Amino acid sequence: MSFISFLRALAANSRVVRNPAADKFRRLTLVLGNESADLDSISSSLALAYTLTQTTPSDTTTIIPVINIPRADLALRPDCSALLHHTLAAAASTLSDLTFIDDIDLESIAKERLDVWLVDHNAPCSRQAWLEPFVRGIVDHHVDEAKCLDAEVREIEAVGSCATLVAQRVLSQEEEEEVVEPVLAMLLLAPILVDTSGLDPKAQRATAADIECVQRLSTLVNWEEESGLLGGISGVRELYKHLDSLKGAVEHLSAEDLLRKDYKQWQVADGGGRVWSVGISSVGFPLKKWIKRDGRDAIERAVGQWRERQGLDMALVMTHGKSKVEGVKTYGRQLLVALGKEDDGAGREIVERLAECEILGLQPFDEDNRHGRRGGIYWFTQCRVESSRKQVYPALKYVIASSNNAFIK
Ligand SMILES: [Mn+2]
Repeated sequence: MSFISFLRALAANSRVVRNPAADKFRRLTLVLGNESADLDSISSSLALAYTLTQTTPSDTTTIIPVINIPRADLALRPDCSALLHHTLAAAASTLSDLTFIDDIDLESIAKERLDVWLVDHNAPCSRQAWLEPFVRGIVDHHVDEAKCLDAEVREIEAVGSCATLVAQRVLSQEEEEEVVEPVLAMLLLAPILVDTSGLDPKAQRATAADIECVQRLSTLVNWEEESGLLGGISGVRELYKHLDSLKGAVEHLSAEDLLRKDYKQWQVADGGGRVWSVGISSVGFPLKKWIKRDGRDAIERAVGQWRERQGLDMALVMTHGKSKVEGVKTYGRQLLVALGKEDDGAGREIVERLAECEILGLQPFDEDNRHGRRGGIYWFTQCRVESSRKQVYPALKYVIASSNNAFIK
């Protein structure tokens, strides 16, 4: 089946999953991206679902890529909607043919018919933890959380973009056939560029595998034909710049939209058996600029409200981007940690130990925060700018899991 035919079939397949009772003899395979639903997750779930259709009999199984955010939240991700429009247009399909997590009632799907592939994550997110026994395959580039150990495929490799792993599958699958269709090559190329900062060696994100995939995919894109659809783009550099500027335009978003745009949540048990609910927002807006726009008090209120609304014991906010340091535009990262007012000291100890993690290199953000928190929130500068949530979450998880909470009587 060609990728274009796969896209054309999405509408009919979406109907099957929206009304699973209608066709109760088929198996359903959901290819689920992660709950932050960035470009990597969205592209990878579409392309991986396509590769699975090549090896699965279509008369018995419906394979459906699922975007793991509510449909309305796509509007917060202009880079993703641009690429999706572009991809779907090639098959005269539209966004309504795609399946978002709020289009389906997961729990109503008969469990004996359900198979799940996780892409761009390797453990179901906390709301979907019950899916674990149905996970048959994993393709991901995060630290292995050692879940779903019975899955038949557990391909977890620390490359820059999950789309690289999916692209390797596509490229090897299509080797004997003609060539990878240009629109599929573009779908895979785009997230690899975004995730590796356009292969910039200074960003230390691209691995040899990412670089090789970019080289191969870029020769498969039909730049002349594709350019009209993505704003006159003629090559890899321009494509990266265009997507990066779409992704980076966040100044107009409310504080709450900034916090929910790229968000993940987990449950982590500490050494004393207490389960911590933690969430990490990644915000592509440097803290200095955000403070200048909203002021500290408003940021504190927004983060505090966000923590309460999500029911978190600890809300982390990773801000990042370029701002002026001594007159020079410099890429930097900052970290906010919000604890509940009711924290009994255990949360504070976790933050203090997090502040000692070498991989983060946390320093007080400024004099206001020299002696701990301000307004219920700890403010840090993260000196290790190469550490993203892929490093921050494992560090936090380690600190929580290894704390024994012994001082709680
Ligand atoms: Mn990813």
